[in-house]
Amino acid sequence: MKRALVSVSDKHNLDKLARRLHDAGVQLISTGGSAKFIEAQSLPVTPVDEVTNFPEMLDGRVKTLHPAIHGGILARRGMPEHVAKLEEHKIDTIDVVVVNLYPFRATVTNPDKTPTWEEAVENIDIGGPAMIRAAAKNHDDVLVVVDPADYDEVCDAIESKSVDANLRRRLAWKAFQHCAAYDASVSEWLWDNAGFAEPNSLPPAAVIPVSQSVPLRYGENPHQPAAFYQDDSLRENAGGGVARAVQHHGKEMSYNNYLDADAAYSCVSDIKEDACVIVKHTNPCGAAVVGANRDLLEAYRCAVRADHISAFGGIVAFNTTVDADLAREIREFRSPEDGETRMFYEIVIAPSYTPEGLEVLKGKSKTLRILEAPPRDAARLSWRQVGGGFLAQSADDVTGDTASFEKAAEATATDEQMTDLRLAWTIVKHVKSNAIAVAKDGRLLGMGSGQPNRVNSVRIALEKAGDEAKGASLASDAFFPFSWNDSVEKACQAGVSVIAHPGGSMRDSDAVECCDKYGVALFTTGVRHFKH
Ligand code: 93A
Repeated sequence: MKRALVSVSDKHNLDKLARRLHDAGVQLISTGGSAKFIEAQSLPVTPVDEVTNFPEMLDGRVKTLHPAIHGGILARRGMPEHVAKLEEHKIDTIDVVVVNLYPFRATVTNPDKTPTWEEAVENIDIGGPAMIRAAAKNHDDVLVVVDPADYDEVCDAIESKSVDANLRRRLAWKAFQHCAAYDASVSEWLWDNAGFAEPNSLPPAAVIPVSQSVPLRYGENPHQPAAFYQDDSLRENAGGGVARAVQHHGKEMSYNNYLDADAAYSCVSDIKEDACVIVKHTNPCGAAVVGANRDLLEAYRCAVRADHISAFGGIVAFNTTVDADLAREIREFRSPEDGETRMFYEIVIAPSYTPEGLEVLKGKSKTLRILEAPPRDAARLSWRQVGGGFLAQSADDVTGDTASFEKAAEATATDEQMTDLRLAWTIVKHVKSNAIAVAKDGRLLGMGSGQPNRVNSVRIALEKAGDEAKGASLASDAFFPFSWNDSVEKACQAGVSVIAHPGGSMRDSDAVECCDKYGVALFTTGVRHFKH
């Protein structure tokens, strides 16, 4: 290891690295800013233009793009022809390449300053990736270091003369990963900002820049290895959600925890009023909003009571601050089953906690995961994997508050019933299809989820709601098909006052007729909320 080329935008830990390399007898070559930084540590450094014999030019666009640099990186040390060529052109080898790139992401996502087009473009690094790729390709002879977190390990290996193929190849892998994520950010930014793409259209070749993957203990089941790949795309970053959550307390997050927390937080974030949503196995099984006669504590209790058996071991989500009183209620609340057993939850997730609220909640149990998560970005892409590829779609951003309900039968609904219908509609969107949600007085009474036929979902939701279904509002995620008669009539007979579905079935008129027969109000939204 004779010579190292250092050219970094992120100068974090550069002082330590430069000193250790120097002390190990490695000569440092460097570009403008990095060279200044190293000089300021009173270490000798050779400016890159002394190596290239060519001045940095075009405002720094051409600094290291020169055969004296790339020849020194790419030459194969074991190949006499390569070695002879370097000698012929008086080029010295470069054995270590330490480069990280212009901060493109940080520039275009800077919340304090939106860059001009030119500023963003100037932050597209060309020379850096060229060196990283060259060094990574020639990893047999060159160490490539793109991450300040690797500086110590690399210096240790150089000092102890124990650089091996394993380290070389791992660093090369990381280098290409770094460049791929970088290019993905640039291409995503162009797609979103250049103005050639139709609004809301999806990129034809979608790349998900992943900066890091977090290993998980296991997947859905203990025999499945798993990891959480954090989507680092610009769009996603604007959003937040569970990937950006801060965990204040509790056991480490599991694969299923992420799924369920995401489901719960997405649902509660869609509700306009302050609310509590409880999710089990990705389905909301309890929900209630704050209203005239109900504070947040009572909303939480209502959400548990909606289905306390399912709520046990579930995820409790709020769209508002958890304070000490609420935390105490969550900690102490007894299962309606026996009035004694304290409710147990996997996770509590909310946008914020008061300091006291957080402390109280921590006292519930050692394991309870307490997450503080920024609100989700509704415009994000949603991804699903199928054999051989990925499906992408824009997120379903319609809620009960933004859908319009067209009157389809004779009976009318009261304002309260319409408010309940909106809540049922928002919740049904988050329930696995076939989905039915029944709500009354600002709370969920029952839901039917995931049944391969709608009649069964209706039956389950109504059974759960029991007598309380009288006067309730029912939402169906898709229209009532051939089984309309069973579904709609069952709801009418159970005493439901208002029904909403997207409409659009050949049999819509039969549903209207049935509702008219029972004096039930019927609405169509024209929007479907399948969740497969
Ligand atoms: O403008 S570039 O695309 N052209 C180059 O030739 C070049 N060489 C290094 N960008 C180039 N770099 C980048 O400069 C590196 O990737 C690094 O991020 C940055 C370091 O500049 P400085 O040492 O002046 O702070």
